[in-house]
Amino acid sequence: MLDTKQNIGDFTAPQALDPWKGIKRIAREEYFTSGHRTCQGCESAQVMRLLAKAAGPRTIVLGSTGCMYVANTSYYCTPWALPWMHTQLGSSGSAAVGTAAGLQALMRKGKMTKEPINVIGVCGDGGGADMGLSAISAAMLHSEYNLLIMMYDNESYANTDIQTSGSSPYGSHTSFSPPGKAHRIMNKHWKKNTAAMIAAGHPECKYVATVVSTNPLDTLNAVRRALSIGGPTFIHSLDPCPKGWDYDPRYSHEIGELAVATGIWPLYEIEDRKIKLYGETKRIAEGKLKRKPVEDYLMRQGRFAHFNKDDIAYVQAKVDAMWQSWVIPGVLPFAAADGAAGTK
Ligand SMILES: Cc1ncc(C[n+]2csc(CCOP(=O)(O)OP(=O)(O)O)c2C)c(N)n1
Ligand code: SF4
Ligand SMILES: [Mg+2]
Repeated sequence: MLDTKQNIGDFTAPQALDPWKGIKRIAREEYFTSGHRTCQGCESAQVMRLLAKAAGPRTIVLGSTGCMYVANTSYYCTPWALPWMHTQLGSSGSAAVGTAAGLQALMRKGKMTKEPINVIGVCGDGGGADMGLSAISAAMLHSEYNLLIMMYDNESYANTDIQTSGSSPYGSHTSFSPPGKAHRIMNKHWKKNTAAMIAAGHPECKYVATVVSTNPLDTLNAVRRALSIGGPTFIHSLDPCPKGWDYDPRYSHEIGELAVATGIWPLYEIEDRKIKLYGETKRIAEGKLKRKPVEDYLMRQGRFAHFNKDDIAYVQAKVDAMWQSWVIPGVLPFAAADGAAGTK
């Protein structure tokens, strides 16, 4: 049962987008079509395609600067068959709130037909997890607006030639972190845990999900759920990027699968403060599937080609800790301190 809040103040009811049960039910219409200039094998482009398909025609997309702006709007061409607007690199959150508020005002004044219109702010990891985090955080406070922030994470500032972002994984070779003789590992930080941070810190946020387009049906249904539930919502997709991750474009799908199978990228949904692991992540957590070694994922990508055995062991140990000592495996990075009040 959806919480539509139809009659509360200015709140406009969200669209009721039922989940597609099985691939035969997926709509055939495409709203992110040909005419873009993303690299071959670009999973972020695939995420845009799934996002637009799941949302359908009564949708407005606000896209912050990055590959999914530049490569999708070059030379007066665009693959978007939906109203789309560019917004500044750090402002997907404010653009989404402003658009949702504007639509409400126009409908309230009778200048537009009252109808549910999906509002989606799209940002990359640089634009979302780093530069636009404060605007997204503010957007997540506004329970009176229906909006989705879709953060596509190719783990770098890709459009400006693969600079390190807060989402770049430990040790990855980027143009800001080239391995050298003096320092083999230049990027020493562990990837920012953005989805869990948004979920834990924003009580008004109704829905948070992590997705990978290797699972297209789950990704489509996460978007449909986010847009149906009402209020501010957030989806974080991990997007293999052949250029930045340095592998042959034909392997994007396999790399996405390995991110989940190794436990590096846990798949989960948090709806109204309840978490549900899904897909292979759920099977791993239930002990029905063994996690693959992280080496299987790392060594498929040129950005980790400089890793030695110790580096691989370090990443494996960190991922093991995510699964073995976090309060929720792969999601909440806390372990109970001995004797801490209220902990086991
Ligand atoms: C305020 C500001 N600083 C820097 C830039 C230059 N710039 C344009 S796109 C981009 C990379 C954005 O990275 P991300 O959000 O991860 O998207 P991606 O390019 O990876 O798709 C940068 C740094 C800009 N447009 N605006
Ligand atoms: S650099 Fe990466 S994210 Fe950007 S268009 Fe190419 S594959 Fe896609
Ligand atoms: Mg990026």
